[in-house]
Amino acid sequence: MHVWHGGHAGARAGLARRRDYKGDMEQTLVILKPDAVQRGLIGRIIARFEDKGLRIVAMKMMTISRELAGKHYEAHQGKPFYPALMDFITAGPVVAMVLAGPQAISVTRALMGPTRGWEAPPGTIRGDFGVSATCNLVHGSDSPESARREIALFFGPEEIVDWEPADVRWLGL
Ligand code: DAT
Ligand code: MG
Repeated sequence: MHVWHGGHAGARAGLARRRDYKGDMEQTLVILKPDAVQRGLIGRIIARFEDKGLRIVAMKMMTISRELAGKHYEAHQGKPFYPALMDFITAGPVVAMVLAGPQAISVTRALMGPTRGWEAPPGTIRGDFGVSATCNLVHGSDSPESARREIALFFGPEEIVDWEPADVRWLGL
């Protein structure tokens, strides 16, 4: 990693010393669910994460098998909505990705909005694009433990790409 030399415009703006960029990074698993893909919303949803400054460090299109769906949603087994959830999440291709950034887990959840589309406020992904509780467009891990577990279900370590955006210092990272 290269350091930021003094004398640039940013240094004059008081940003000469960077914080440790890696220090408080989190990673989270995001899935653009089959409804997002079928409705042609991949680009618009990803744009919200990019606009916020989250960094895509892994991404692929895939169809989730019932086996993987069962592992991913194992905490929900036995709940009334579980069969519909299994059918939905395996019904067509998804885009799975790992996002990285400061507090990436809670930042992603805030951008998504609450689970049920009819409760999600305008300005959130779920609030702007749907009214359903099942077809709610996007998954995001809900804790560091979930993120670690879910990322390992969907991605091998070799699929996660460590890169640094050119504008990182202007995002306060
Ligand atoms: P979230 O996806 O917001 O983390 P969750 O983990 O509680 O929500 O549930 C996982 C998914 O299960 C959710 O995205 C959609 C489905 N689900 C949850 N509660 C539901 C409900 N009451 N009716 C229908 N589907 C539901
Ligand atoms: Mg959840």
